[in-house]
Amino acid sequence: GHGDVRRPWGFQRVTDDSVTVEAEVVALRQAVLNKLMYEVGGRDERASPRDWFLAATLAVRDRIVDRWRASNDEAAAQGHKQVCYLSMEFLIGRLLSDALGNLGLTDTMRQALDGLGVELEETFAQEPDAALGNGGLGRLAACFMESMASIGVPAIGYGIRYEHGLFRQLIQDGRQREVPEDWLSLGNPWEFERAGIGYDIGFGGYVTADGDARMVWHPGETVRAIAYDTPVVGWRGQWVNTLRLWSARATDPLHLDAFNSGDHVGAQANRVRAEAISRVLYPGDESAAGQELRLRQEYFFASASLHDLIRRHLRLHGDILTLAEKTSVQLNDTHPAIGVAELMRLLVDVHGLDWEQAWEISRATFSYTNHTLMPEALESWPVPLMERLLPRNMQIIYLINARHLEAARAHGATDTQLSAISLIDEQHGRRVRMGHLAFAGSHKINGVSALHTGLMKTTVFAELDRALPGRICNKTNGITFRRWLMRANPALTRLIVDTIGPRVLDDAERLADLAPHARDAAFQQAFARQRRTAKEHLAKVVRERIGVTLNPDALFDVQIKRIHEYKRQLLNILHTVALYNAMRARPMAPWAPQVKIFAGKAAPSYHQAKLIIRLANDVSRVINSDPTVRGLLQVAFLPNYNVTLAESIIPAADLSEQISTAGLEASGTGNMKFALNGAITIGTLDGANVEISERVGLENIFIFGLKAHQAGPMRRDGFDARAVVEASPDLGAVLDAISNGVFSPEEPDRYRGLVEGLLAHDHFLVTADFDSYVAAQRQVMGRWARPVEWWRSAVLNTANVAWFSSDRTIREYADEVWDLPVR
Ligand code: T68
Repeated sequence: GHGDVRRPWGFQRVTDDSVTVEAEVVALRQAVLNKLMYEVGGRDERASPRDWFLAATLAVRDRIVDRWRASNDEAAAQGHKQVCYLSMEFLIGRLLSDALGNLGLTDTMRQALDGLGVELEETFAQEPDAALGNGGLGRLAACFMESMASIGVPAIGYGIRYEHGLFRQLIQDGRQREVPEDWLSLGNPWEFERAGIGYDIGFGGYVTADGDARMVWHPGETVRAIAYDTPVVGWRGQWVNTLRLWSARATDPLHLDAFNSGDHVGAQANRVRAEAISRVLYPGDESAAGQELRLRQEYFFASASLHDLIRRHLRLHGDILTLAEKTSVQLNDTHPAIGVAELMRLLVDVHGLDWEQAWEISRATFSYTNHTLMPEALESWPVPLMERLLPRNMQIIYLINARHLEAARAHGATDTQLSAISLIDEQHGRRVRMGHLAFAGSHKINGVSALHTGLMKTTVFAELDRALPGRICNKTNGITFRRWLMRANPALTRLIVDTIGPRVLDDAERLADLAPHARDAAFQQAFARQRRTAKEHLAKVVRERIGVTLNPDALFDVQIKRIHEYKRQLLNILHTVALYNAMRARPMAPWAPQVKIFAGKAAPSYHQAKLIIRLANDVSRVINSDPTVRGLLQVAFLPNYNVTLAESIIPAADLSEQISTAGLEASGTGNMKFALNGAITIGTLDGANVEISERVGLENIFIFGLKAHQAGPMRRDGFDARAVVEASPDLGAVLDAISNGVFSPEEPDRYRGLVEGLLAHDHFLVTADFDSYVAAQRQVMGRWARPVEWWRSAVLNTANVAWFSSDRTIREYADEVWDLPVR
């Protein structure tokens, strides 16, 4: 079993931050200097901050590598089952402070660098934020990787080594502009290029049958997948897993004849086409990109990963028939779902298994996580594209479908039911439904919150659940507390440890011991002081980035996430304007100062989301320069939201905005990060907010708005937004102001269409929830006016959200999906 996986390592002691030994400081300092000299090639008297970052990272990496080997050796020797987490996205952020924290070397490194005249925080700041993901889905994968290492689950994360991660967002004249991101331009000290680990991935071509009717695919084109490995070190450095990202390389990079005859560009056309596969992350959040390149990316990394895990399995266990006993493959959404057909191809065509045997192994190996129910975000690919790009895989999908439909028919399914469960959507010009493929090919399918899982069973997967019952289960998301509490908020962490002891660092459930302190005045004050310090720090960041000086005594009301209509940043902006109107109407009333903070990126082609960004910036400009509300209301839109920025915003938040239209946010994970850091949530009963409210108690969260069972029908049937606005004078005034150009005097009609659209078809129920939201905001200010009650609620948020640790989530997966014993 895994009982011994967490035993302390004898060969290298992991120090606690508080007991730094001078000898270790000296040794680490020397290691950094050696790296600077022999790897970076610099001299200490002339080294740049970037050089120091590289040297420090390489020195830390050395301290991970021996544990990494030991983990791999132990997993192999014990014959442990391995989890393969397939994800198109890993939203990693920075790694140096994470690795140091998990190794217990933060203070040692601080002192080591101090002696060289180098500051640790500045060194951290040199690291680019690895943004190989769009949002929650990619960040979840990163949290899971950290948790699997921390609790000693042998795992490998498979993805794509995008040369360019998510675009950098500039705000110019209030509008989003996208510029390419370049995280690798100065080298990546974390990764190991494995030039010897590569697979040729085919595309196109045709299929023949050989003598024994075995099918042979003759690809028209091959691209080589090269592995790049990054170690993922867990808490206290006890276990290290691998993140293996694939980079595309041309198999035939240069046509020498063409080059020698002078066609220098044409000679490399092949290379450019092949390497485009890992060039850039798709910025489309929640919508199928619909491009051939996207499908090439999906197949490229799914196929390379399956080749790799089969090779490992055969090396360690020698028998393809035991694959499912030794390997679990988790599909993070449908992006790697083509892997279901690919594994069948490999098992049947390459390893010669018969179909039934292969299908059983394949289904026992795969499981699938769904992250959205929104129809426009459910991935499907045109059959003709599949046939052209992946002819053998398409044949296999037909074969899977034929058996799948035959079994359902035998159980009495009607034609309507058959067309609902078919892997091929015949309604919209014949498309392969990737969610259906993943469902049919998996033994477990999970949603990411209780509400979301329930809706999966009654909506998109209702008929599949009937045909293939018992596969759907819930795995409510979680977050890693190491990054989102200990790293992001060391001052609060110290207060918690001083109050309830250090065991909480190893056992999040101990956070519950804070509850008795929630009423303690001294503790409340200490908690509030931490918040105040974080707010001052954030105010400094905001001043540097956008030149707005925030009042740290104000309530910080924060909404940070991708910009999307269903997340309803617009609802928050409408409330901001309502507040502005009210303050201007009664400037002498005893208003408590408030700061509204927004950050988030919009997909470049999502025009409505970009218009909402523009509105937030326009509103911010007008309000921040209006002397009547000076000191009372401020609005800040922070450009280029990413993991690193989130780490400095979340500890400074008093109020966490989680206000999606009920039924549409699968889970949310930002909601958990805020609550953990003691922010109070204002939110709808959507996604994991439901479970947060159950744990913190309805007295310590502000819930408002329509419920999912009400919102669903209203969205389907439509409702009269004009009548709602008629009945709400405040809302009417807000919409009139926006529509008439109060916030865009240089172009008064800028938002006329937006407001008219809202009145004509308010798809996300912004108007319908407005009054209820404003009432909840009023309750928030009532609580804020009574600090003893406010801080009690804040503390109880931190105390009651231990369950949202991704360690808990991973244990549930290990137990119920992967059949893997943990501790
Ligand atoms: C998010 N999904 C959910 N998708 O919206 C969120 N989509 O509720 C949930 O907490 C989170 O997943 C983790 O489960 C996404 O983030 C994407 O980013 C995405 C990317 C490409 C294509 C489609």
